[in-house]
Amino acid sequence: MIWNKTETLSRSEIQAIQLERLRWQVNYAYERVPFYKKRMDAIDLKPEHIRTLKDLEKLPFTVKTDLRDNYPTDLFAVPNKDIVRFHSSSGTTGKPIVVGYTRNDMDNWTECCARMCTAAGVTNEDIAQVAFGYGLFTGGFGLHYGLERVGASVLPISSGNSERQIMFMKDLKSTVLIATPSYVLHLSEIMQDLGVQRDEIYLKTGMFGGEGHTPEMRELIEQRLGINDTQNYGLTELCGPGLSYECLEHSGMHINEDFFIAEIIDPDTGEVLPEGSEGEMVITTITKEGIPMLRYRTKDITSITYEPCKCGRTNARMDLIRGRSDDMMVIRGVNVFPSQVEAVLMGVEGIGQYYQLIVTTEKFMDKIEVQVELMDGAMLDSYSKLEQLTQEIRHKIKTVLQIDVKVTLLNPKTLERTAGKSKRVVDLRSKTF
Ligand code: DLL
Repeated sequence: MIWNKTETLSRSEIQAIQLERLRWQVNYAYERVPFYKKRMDAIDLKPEHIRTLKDLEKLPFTVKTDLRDNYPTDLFAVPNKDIVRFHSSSGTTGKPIVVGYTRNDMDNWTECCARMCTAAGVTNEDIAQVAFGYGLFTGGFGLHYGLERVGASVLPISSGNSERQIMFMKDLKSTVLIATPSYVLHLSEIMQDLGVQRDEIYLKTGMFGGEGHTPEMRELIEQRLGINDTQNYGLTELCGPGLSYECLEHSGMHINEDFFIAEIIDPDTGEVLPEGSEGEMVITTITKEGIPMLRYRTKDITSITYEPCKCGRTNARMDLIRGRSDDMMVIRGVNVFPSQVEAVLMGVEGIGQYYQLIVTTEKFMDKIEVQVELMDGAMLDSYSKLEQLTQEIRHKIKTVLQIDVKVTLLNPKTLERTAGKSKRVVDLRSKTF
């Protein structure tokens, strides 16, 4: 089933819509957001210079730090009274990024998510358990509104409390599960531990996202829960979930091209790459009223094809995310930059500048261990001081990242020193499941 016929337009039809909307969006951003006006004026670029889709390349990139530097709402194109919803996610330092949706933006976001639900096979016959967090994270609310629009019965259980999740799953006979893939695997393990049998649950569809998963993980999820697993992609900066979605063909994620224009660039040179090349994805919003994003660098590495899909949709498809061009990690759906941890550690007395983050997967949940050197090894002799310091660091990191980490204090000069870039992150995840 296809939700909206714009998912099946010919390339020239979609391009015509994109060009008209792009010209509107650039003009709108230029007129209303001083940041964009300044950037464009600096290179003598005026909105009327955008005459073709190719002219998009003339626009400067926007990056995550631009949002942080303009915290909280300086990139907004409307006053707060026209905003009906804020969302937020962590940035590279203590300050998060904040985005805002107007009523029209909310309507468009819901439309994008309804397409995504339909592509996964969800209908008004379904009972959908939303185990994404509700709150500033876009996952819960984004899916919620999309599911409601297709008429599914929504169970807004939010994340966590696994036994309760399983109880409702059995008792309400949920047919769709929405969560991060790592949480789904964790849930499946708990089901095994509790002795829940496959015929006690009614799930048939999984709508997963917020982080990627390997084909091995997908197979395991499908095997354990007997469901059809679909991947969904998005970023807080652009709308959250709904930017792109998999259909049941599992052959890439369909991009909502009447709301977003996608480009693939060489992350080092910024050069736009031809169809099929792997590189960093750059997205331009073309209907946003709250916070327009012109050529936003996602840092996510993928490739794009314009070949129509067997499902009948003709919109561009992006490959599953292959990695990131920066050092951001996605831990249980939360964006974590090593620099955030570093900023916390640097503010703790008695801690040296050498640290390492060890990322593993335990029972399919990502875990971070922060190993950090003490300034003075003598402290290792005092259990109470060590314990106090460990808890202080854990608490501070939790305040910034909203995730619990294990903290291990090391003797001075334990970690390897290198002349070049230091290896701050040891990611053992792919090897641990
Ligand atoms: O994770 C939005 C979202 C929520 C998408 C729920 C889908 C479902 P952020 O918290 O801002 O937004 O994180 C965005 O997460 O740049 C990717 O690196 C990563 N990411 C999100 N979805 C996927 C995916 C939401 N399906 C960052 N595969 C992005 C791989 C993903 N990575």
